[in-house]
Amino acid sequence: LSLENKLRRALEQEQLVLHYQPKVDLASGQISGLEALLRWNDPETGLVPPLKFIPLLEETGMILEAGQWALEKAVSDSLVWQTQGLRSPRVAVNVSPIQLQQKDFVSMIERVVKGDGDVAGRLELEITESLVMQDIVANIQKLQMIQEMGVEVAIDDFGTGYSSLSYIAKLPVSTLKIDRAFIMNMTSNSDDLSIVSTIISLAHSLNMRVVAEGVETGEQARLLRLLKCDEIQGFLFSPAVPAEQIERFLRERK
Ligand code: G
Ligand code: G
Ligand code: MN
Ligand code: NA
Repeated sequence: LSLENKLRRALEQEQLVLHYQPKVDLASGQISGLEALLRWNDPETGLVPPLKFIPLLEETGMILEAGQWALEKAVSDSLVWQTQGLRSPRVAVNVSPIQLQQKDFVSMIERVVKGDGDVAGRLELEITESLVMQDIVANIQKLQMIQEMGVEVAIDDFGTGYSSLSYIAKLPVSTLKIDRAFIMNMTSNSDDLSIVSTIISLAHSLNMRVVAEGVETGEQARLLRLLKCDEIQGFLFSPAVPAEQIERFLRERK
């Protein structure tokens, strides 16, 4: 079977799974959010990482179906945690360029969040900086409508996408996520430290929150706390883990 056909079968047979990586609030130490990360549970080879299949999902257009499935699954997991009485934070789902470019992207999101209760308040979208900047005028409009529904938007991999400063101020987003590349070297490279510190100040001056990605050491976390970064995400606290393990985290840290 070709990889493409295997993936098609994976979609039909519900072999895709979401793992979740916690984001931790630096002031309180509480889990402040969760990023949903797609995995393929291939019965023959086990868990396949996203870099091995997301590009093919995108080339074949299957990402539209998989992406919508991920949104619906993340929302329903989050609602389940809430009804279990867990302190269930917002769940962030990554958005592919192919999805954002669809004419009906905004109405697709609207369909995902409609229903009983505050579904929109459970959901956040992560959109990479380079993707947002590609068609900035149209994207600002789409993100505006999405934010009005109560869904939050975060700019992913921030610092790598050549944003124009005048547009950052206009972006209808609540959060900037500092790309892992800057965090990795911030304790050894003063240029990267300056960039991290500048992004944090920029975000706060625009009333946005800041998440540092790829935080692996206590030293990075301490420095980020001194710099007033709001949240950290990375292997220091936890990699992405299955939903059952997230439930355990949420129970422990209630
Ligand atoms: O842990 P990690 O290997 O999960 O993720 C690798 C890459 O795959 C990241 O860039 C992440 O944004 C992307 N990715 C993970 N899950 C999804 C998803 O549901 N949709 C899209 N479009 N990208 C995803
Ligand atoms: O592109 P995006 O930021 O959505 O993808 C997150 C990716 O970063 C995933 O592949 C995830 O597994 C990975 N990741 C998360 N935390 C860490 C970390 O602390 N170190 C490293 N090296 N990778 C991480
Ligand atoms: Mn992301
Ligand atoms: Na990222």
